Amino acid sequence: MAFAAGNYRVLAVVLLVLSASFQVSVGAVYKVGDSAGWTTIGNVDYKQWAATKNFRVGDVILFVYNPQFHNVMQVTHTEYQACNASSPIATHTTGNDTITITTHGHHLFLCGVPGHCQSGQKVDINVIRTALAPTPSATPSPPPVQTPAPAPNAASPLYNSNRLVRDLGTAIAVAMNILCGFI
Ligand SMILES: [Cu+2]
Repeated sequence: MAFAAGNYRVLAVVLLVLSASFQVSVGAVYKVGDSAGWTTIGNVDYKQWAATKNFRVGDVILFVYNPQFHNVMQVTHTEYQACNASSPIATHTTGNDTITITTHGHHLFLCGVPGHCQSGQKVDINVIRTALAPTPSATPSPPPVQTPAPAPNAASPLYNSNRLVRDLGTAIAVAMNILCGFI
């Protein structure tokens, strides 16, 4: 019985290592505004913040803020320029929102609280194509539905492999939790 428990422990360690290596390959996590977070205090220059990053498909954008005072809305290019928060593509309100980038191009976010976007609480996450192909237009990104047919552009295989890696990581994490319950 003790031998069996020992085996489980070794297996758990192996899975832990595997899980960690999978998580590394998923993508970087970028906290918007770094230590300042998502705020109107201190006039954080989000344009400058984004300019220093090299965003890639698979990266995670993290918005940390007090949900009593702010929110996160993904908007179109026109809405972004006009600070129009009336019809966002998506709205996030937890105060600790993670958004995984699944497509190339501009991902535009602003705070929908009146006056905040105008005072600079907006950020453009631009994911440049590695192949340097011109982006067609700022169309809203499609919902993350798995399409069976392979698309001709380079984004799909990369996206699918990232998904696979993430799902594998999750599966391993779940398996670990079950195993640890046994030990
Ligand atoms: Cu705000």
